[in-house]
Amino acid sequence: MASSIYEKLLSTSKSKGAAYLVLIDPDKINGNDIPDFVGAATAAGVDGFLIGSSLLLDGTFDNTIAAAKKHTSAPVIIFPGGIQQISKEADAILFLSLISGRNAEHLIGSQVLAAPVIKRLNLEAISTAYILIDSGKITAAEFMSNTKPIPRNKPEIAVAHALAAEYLGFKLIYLEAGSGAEQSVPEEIISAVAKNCSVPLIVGGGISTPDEAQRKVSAGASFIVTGTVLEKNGSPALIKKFASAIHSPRRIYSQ
Ligand code: 1GP
Repeated sequence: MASSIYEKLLSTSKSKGAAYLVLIDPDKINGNDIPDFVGAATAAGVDGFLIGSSLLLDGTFDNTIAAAKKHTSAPVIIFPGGIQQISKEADAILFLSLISGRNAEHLIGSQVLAAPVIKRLNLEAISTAYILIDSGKITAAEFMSNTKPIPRNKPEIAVAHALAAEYLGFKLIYLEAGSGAEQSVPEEIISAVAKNCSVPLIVGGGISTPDEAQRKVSAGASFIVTGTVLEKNGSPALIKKFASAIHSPRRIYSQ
């Protein structure tokens, strides 16, 4: 299948310097607020929406995605916390493998269960190597996946995983500190991975200010994800600041 959403993401990131993705966790936003939030975020410069949750207690996943799709021209992509998070309403799904872990369920088990469903729904699957980086405390992603994150002071271990992901053919690498992380992925890790590896990088988890987002882009991120910060304050003014910081970076990793 043509990776049209993937290509759209890459071309947006390339033309703007980097792209801004906003995570919507259906457990953390009232479904009635989705249309206004998504509409305003799109107008403020968001390039795409990720939808997913580590638990998904909310039973209206399809409706959440459909409501988001109705109010944005940007891609709406599933960022699944489990195999129940698949919906025909989405434009694509990040087909994640948690390669920093050694838990077979999250490396290949869930993927085998999900693949036939994704095929039946004709969803675009974007293969994504998911790499957890230690954030100073146990995050939901770490606890739920029963895996150890990569130590934040060991960029060489992150690079080795990223290279393995590249050689295995993954299309994206997601460097994740975990939703609501106390400390985001260190720039040292992002720049080491970007220097050694040509797969586009998504960076997320604990990014709380536009400056912090800009530093991640300058270090080599092609995509920045924020979730928690906008759950606290989803004002268009703040979203605009994030978008403009992400879209006008000063790349330092290649200097
Ligand atoms: C989590 O990377 C995303 O998977 C976003 O994290 O909620 O901390 O912004 P935050």
